[in-house]
Formats: sequence, C-alpha cells, structure tokens
Amino acid sequence: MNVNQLMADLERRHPGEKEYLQAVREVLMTVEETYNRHPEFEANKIAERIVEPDRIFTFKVVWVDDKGTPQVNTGYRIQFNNAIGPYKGGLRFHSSVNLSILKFLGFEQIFKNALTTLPMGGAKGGSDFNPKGKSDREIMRFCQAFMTELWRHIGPETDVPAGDIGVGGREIGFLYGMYRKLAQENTGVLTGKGMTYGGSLIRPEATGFGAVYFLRQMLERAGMQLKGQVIAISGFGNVAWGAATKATELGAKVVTISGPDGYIYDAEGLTPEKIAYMLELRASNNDVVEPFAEKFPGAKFIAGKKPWEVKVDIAMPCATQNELNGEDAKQLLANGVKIVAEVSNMGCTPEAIDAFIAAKIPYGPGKAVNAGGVATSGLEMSQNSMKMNWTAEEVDAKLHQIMSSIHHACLEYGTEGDYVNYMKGANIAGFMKVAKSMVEQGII
Ligand code: 2IT
Repeated sequence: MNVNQLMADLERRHPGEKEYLQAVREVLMTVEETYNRHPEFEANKIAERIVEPDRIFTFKVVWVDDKGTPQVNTGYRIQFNNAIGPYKGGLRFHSSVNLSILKFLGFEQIFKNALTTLPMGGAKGGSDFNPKGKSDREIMRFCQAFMTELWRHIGPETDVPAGDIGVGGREIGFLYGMYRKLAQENTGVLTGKGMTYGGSLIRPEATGFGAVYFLRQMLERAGMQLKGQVIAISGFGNVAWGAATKATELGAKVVTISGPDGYIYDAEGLTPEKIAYMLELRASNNDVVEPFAEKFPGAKFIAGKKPWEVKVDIAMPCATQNELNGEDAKQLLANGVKIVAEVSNMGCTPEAIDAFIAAKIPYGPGKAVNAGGVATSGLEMSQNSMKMNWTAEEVDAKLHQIMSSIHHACLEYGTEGDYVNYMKGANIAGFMKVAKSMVEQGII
C-alpha cells in the first residue's frame, strides 16, 4: 500500500469530505508499515476495500412540528463493513450531520468494534435534525418518521443501531417503538433500550465508565494513579456524565465541563449533586452550560471558550470531533498535562495528536478509550439473544475485562521503547482483526 497514492485517489473521488478523509488518513498512516509486511493484504487490496462503505442509505424524513408545519430533514445509514459481525453503530441527530461526518464515524466504528473482542461490524447513521428547543412530541414524531424509512434496512443479525450525540434513552424508546410496530417482532434491534423493554444495566454509564477504566490503566502503565488527579472534561452529555461520575467516585477532581456556549470552571471539583444537575441541563434541550454557574456560585462560566486553557493533569475531551486542536494541545502541554484520554470520536485534530506524541505524553484515541459504550451495546445484544438479563455487577465485570483487553492490545501493537503509542496500537490491533477476516472470507 502507498498511503499518499491511495489518499490522492480517495480525495479525487470524495472531494470535500474532510472528516472522512482525515479519519482514513490517520488509520492508513499508522498501519502502513505492518500492512506492507503482509503480502496477502496487498494481494487482496484490503486497504482499497476497507475505506469504501459497503452501502449508504439516504432518505427524506418528513415530520410535523407543534405548530402543524411540515418539516424536512435528511436521514442516513452507512453500513460500512460487516466482515466480523452485523453492522453496529450509533445514530447522531445534530445540525452538523452530513455524509463526511457519518462516514468518518462509520469508518472509526469498524476498528473500535473489532477492539471490543465482540462480533460487531461498523456502521453509523443519523440526521441533520436539530433537537435543540424541540418538544418531546416533536422528538417523538421525528423519531417515528425516521424509523418508517430505516426499519427495512436493519435487523438483529444485519444492522443494530444505537445512540450517539442527540440520541439518548428517550429517542431510542421512540425509535424502537416504531421499529417494533413496523417489523412486528421484538428481537431488540436497537441498543441503549430502556430497562422495561430489553435494555442492559450499565449501558447508559458504559462509555464514560469504560473510558475511566481505560484511563486508570494508562495511568498505571505510566506509574501514576487516578486518585487526586485534576481533570478537564469537555461536553455535558451522557458521555461526559459517565466519565465525571466514575472519575469523581475514584477520587479524581473534575474541574470543567463545557457546552457550545462556553465552559464551566469549578475549582472545588464536581460532586454527585453537580453531576446530576448536568443531566438536568442536558434534558432541557437548550444546549447551554451557563446556568450551572448561576446554580453553583463557586463555579465560573467562561463564554465562548474551551476548557483546554485550564491547568490540569488529565484532559478528557467528551464532546465532539476536532474539539481539541494543535493550539489547545500546546496550551495543555505548557500547563503540564500528563495524560490525554480522548473520549469523543476523533476529538483531537492531527496537529494535537502529533504534539502529544512528540512530547511523549500518553494519548489514548477515542476508538480505544470510548469503546466501552459499543462493547456494552454488544452485551445488550447478547442478553437479548439469550432472553435473559445480567446484573449490573456482571455487566460491569465484563466491561472491565473488555477495557483491559483493549489496553493490552494497544500495548502489544503500540509499545515504542518506554513510550506507548496508543493511537498506533489501537489502529493496528483493530485493523489486523478485520483485515485477516476479510482475507479469509475471500474477495466479496
Ligand atoms: O460512537 C459510538 O461508539 C457510539 N455512539 C455507540 C455505538 C453503539 O452501537 O452503542
């Protein structure tokens, strides 16, 4: 494989899809050397085949708002690769959603899902629907309209969607209700379901909890411990909530959260009460964190800025792609950051990653750090298939085990002397599994 040649071809065929091209370039660059030691990969054109989605569905979603006015959005499902299991991945509802963003997310999902050790292929979907300011009924009507198109493309052994930004328990409920009505079956074809209709304990917490379990292993490997560390978290959604909850419980001090309007700095650190308030803010659908500083006078609101200017030991981006750039990385490094655990998908720009790696600061990429979310979706699928439920302790123990095995895989492929290049480790480990499985299954 020649990465530059392959990328030039991809850029020509998919001009302007910058997030997708960014994600592909990162993976191919890091696996190139290993890939070229496997002639069977080149003989089977694995790289050329793996960067192209199996299929993409695009559909119109028409729904009626509370004023009785019809609204039109675009819906998508990208079934990227199912070499190791049924397509699996979340749905994102956000005004920024477009083909490039969903293709990057679907591509990342292939390798993340491979890392979980569970049999799941990669997919992603969603809509440019903006949930901000919408009523519950509007959300319901949108979800129902979205599912009237999506349902014919998904199924328990073909494609199992879940949540992502803008799609939480409420949306999954509305989506599942419509799926069940149309398909006339109840096999659990979405994950992140409520506990009354087939959900798994720990799934809501899993992305953030898993991220902290992974962070703990990164710290341990670097001779540090979590207790007493000061952490900057961005975002204030489900993922930030889970990470803040577990990090706080284990004795770390989380001093920031953020929204599109700016960030909150709370020098005393978050408490369970403050973390619960984050969820209230999220549920209000206004997409702002400013009210946090009014409710808790010790906390400051800094408008229009990101939390990476605060002096912390650990940075955990938990919001969205490219939310931490080269300048932010320089600022964090100047302030003595010791570890970066990326929880959002592709949260750091290539310049930021380069800066952390050049400074020999352990940087855990999203596809390893946040894999506990989809892993627990996989465990929800297992429970649905068995028609049985595991206890919270059983699910949490499996999540621990999975995060350990991902960390182990990163060490196996990413150790460079004293330093662990987690990006390289995660990309190679995920890629090897999918590539081998494609070789063994022939050219299809
Ligand atoms: O990015 C992700 O891994 C998710 N949004 C979760 C996907 C899933 O199927 O649980």
